[in-house]
Amino acid sequence: MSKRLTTEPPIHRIRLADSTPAPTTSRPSPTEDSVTQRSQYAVESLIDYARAQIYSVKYDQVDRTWLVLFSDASIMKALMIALVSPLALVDVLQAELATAAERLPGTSTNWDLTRVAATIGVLDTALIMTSGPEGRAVVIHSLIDELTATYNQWDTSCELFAQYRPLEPRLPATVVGLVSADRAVPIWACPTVLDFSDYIRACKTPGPQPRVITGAIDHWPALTTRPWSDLNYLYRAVGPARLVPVEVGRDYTRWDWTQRLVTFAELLEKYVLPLGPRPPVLTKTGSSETEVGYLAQHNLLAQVPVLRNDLSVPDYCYSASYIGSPGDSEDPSGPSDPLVNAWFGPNGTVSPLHHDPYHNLLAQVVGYKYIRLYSPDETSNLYPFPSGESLMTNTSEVDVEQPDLNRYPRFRKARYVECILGPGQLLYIPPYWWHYVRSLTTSFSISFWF
Ligand SMILES: O=C(O)CCC(=O)C(=O)O
Repeated sequence: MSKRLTTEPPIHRIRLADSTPAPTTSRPSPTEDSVTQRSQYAVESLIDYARAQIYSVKYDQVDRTWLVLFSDASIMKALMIALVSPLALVDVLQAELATAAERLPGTSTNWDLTRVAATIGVLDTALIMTSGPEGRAVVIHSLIDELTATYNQWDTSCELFAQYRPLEPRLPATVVGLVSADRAVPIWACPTVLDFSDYIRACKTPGPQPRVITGAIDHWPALTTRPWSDLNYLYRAVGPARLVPVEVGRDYTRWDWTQRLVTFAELLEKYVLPLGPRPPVLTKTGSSETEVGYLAQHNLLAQVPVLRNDLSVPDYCYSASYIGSPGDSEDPSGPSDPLVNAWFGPNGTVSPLHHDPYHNLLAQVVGYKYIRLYSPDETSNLYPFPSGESLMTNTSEVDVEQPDLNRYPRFRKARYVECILGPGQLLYIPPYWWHYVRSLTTSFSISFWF
């Protein structure tokens, strides 16, 4: 699957409607008023309808029509919020403004800022839900670029972030002995693409094994000149008002796990900043614990293309055989681009033991992660969720670091390898290898599925 973003110039320039609420005497006539209002409700109904259709089936089975409808109606809604006189906005669009106002950093009540943030929010939601099908991404990105430039002119919260020094995540002392020498994933110093390609294609049985690759991505600007450990840089590059999805809860197998859209500023302030306040949540047992938020498995680089300049797709990603690759293509024009996902969160995020059908290169950009891997041959000892009951047949029921061995006795027998992945390292995970991941510090990783 290939998602290329064009660099065409913006096709729209947004001029906000006069933001001073008009005196009641200059309200539109009743007829105009109701036409404007009816169109706002109509657009909202289209979005609701498309969303219901999208959620009614698994994501890979969604009819593109609904994605296109969701995008188009969202673009219309965004323009209405930006352009319609404030007094003529109906309740559902007013609600969008109220939500945006709550999300604004600090205590700002700037009406223009709220309106721009709400408009960006509607467009980001469309990007996250649909990826902007059939050319809609270009339109949405152009609008967001315009709005973000305006937002940044007015927003003064950048100063808040300027005071934060770059993160220098250090491995806590508690990790000493976490990885035993006989189980450590072998390290491979900067193999050539040819060597790597031979390795992952050649051996059919038992198949390629996990490897930590060093020396291959140290030159990325994300690790050097535009370091992603500098939250101030990230804050400016992404933009505080951009909406991103966050997973909240211990991990996605838990009953209280949920997903939310938050602004990037909120993500940093609430979840990532080590100094930031963390709201307590109640656990199942009623005790209070720190809420962990994880921007996980999200194609942030498609949503915020400027971040692509800070890294490059490792050439290794083009060396897999076609079979089982994301595009699954026999296309003579060559292999498809990898699926790229961002994983950004504080210390303590967990991805439960699961497998994916792709070759994976997990690139560690900021901080450290503990990763444990089990071969597909161990599947019967890992208790995958049963098919039929859930969509999680690629996920183990076992809590890897605190297994209930009475319930899952064969788990004791399962052999594994493990590593601590640090900045500048790549972990190669072969297809269908089970992997469990826990961040040991604030962490930013990028995965490439190919
Ligand atoms: O880093 C993580 O939390 C999980 C990464 C992962 O599961 C993957 O890249 O497939």
